[in-house]
Amino acid sequence: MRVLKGLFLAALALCALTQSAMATMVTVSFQQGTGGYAGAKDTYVHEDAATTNQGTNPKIISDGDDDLGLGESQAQEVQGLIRFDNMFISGGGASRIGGSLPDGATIVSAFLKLRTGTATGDESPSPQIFNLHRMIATWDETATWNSMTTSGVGIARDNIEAATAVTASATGGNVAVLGGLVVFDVTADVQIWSSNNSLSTRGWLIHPDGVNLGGGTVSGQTNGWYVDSSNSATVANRPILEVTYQMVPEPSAAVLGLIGVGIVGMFGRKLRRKAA
Ligand SMILES: [Ca+2]
Ligand SMILES: [Ca+2]
Repeated sequence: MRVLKGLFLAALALCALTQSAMATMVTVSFQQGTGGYAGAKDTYVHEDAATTNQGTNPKIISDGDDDLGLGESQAQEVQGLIRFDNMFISGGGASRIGGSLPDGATIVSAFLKLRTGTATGDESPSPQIFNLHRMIATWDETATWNSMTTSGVGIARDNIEAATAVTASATGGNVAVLGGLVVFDVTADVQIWSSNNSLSTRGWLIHPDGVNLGGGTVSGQTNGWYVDSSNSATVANRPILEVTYQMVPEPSAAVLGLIGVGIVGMFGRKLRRKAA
């Protein structure tokens, strides 16, 4: 009997191992106008053009100081915003490349890919640094500097409007190259959204490093970074979100059958012992 029990457990373990080895990786990607996807939203808010909306601008800008030629002594900040709606099945599950992304999926990796513009001055050489912060407050492409009022005008990194923690940073490299592709690792944020779909339509703030809301004198971070938005005429240059998740298959009929046989067998033995 002991031998049989051992054999049964070994078979069960083998089935479980085979099952977990069968867990497959699936990669899906989101880019406005590719594969039918139309859920991308992006814009920027400008301290020195505080009521101007940039929802359809072909560029997203992040800049520590852009005084629009007005020569103010205070830094005039520009903040980028980007998000991808309908990522998850329960959020609408819009068309995308590579199949659907289930709510609650285990995110293996997620990368946000932004392309530096190709016009003179779109690039931003080192030591300029640009940081992604996960957005917490809701916003839309109609946003302006003056409309983002959850924590005063502009976008605050106060864990109320945007997360204080930096998700990922970029400097030099392709930030400094016209048309260069800049990749941010956003795995942890997409996992947060996978676990709670209602938060998945917030996206990220693109913030110039070392710049605080409310002015301050003009600092070293004054060279802006211009990236192609989802309104760019060149579809291939639009932002991309690429997500790889792990799909664990349902237990097979064979495994379920073995578990069932095991339970019945053990139960039966207990009953027989009691009867004896
Ligand atoms: Ca836009
Ligand atoms: Ca605000």
